[in-house]
Amino acid sequence: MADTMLIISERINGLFTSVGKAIDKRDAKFIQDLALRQEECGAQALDVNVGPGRDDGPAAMEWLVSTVQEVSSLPLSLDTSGPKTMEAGLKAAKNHVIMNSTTAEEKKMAKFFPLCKDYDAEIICLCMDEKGVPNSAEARAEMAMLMITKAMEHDIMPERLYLDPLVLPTSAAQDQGRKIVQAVQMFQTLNEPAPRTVVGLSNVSNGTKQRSLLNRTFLAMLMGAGLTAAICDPEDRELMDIIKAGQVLMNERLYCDDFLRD
Ligand code: THG
Repeated sequence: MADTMLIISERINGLFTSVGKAIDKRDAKFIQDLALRQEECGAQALDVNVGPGRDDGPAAMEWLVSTVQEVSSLPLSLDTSGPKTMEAGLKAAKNHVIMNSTTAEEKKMAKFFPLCKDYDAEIICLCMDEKGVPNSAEARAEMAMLMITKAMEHDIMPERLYLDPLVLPTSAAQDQGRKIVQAVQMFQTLNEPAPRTVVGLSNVSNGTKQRSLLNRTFLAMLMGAGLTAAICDPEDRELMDIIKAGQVLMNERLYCDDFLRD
């Protein structure tokens, strides 16, 4: 059975106050404990993001990647929009790497696809450009197709991409949820075999009081639509159980009475 739904931990991100402080202090133990906990909880890859608004981006990324790699051999998702910070992460990474991410902006693609090629990485293609995030599923699919085509011009096959429709907070853009579900479905028609898809799940619940419930429900909806990877919180036990149950229901995990323990 296909091992679908790559679980990428969102937690090693300077956006979280405690993680941001640990990066500032170069507190290796804090980061390594965090990385090990993600792996114990079932993370299959680790998103690493040094956090917003720092002037030591490349140095912080190099330290973060090296520090995590001392205790974990999971693939890393290098989460930065800065080419210098990205390259610092790529240079430091020993294990398999997902670049997170390029957008459809010409100058972004011109920088990030050659790096992807040079470092033999995979890459997340985020549906946005200088004009922002497209409003409809169709416009997102069109933008995804543009990134697939541009990647191929750089000799990067669609199999190396993850298409990301860009999840927006339901508290601010309630009409977007079903468009994201539709976009995930449409992305799979853009190539043969179907391209892989990823979301930043927790975006959906930003600014709400029911974060975990909204995350869990949206993930189940997206799994039904064929999502193949999620950047999410593996420490949310109920979320992880829903992923397992979803895999059983999609016939991607062998049913047995003990399926939650597998
Ligand atoms: N697509 C891709 N990459 C992404 C995203 C995406 N990376 C970043 C983000 N979105 C996914 N990761 C997170 C990480 C944290 C949170 C949401 C998404 C989050 N953090 C708390 C908050 O902002 O409320 C921090 C709380 C705290 O300070 O402790 O919600 O869409 N490709």
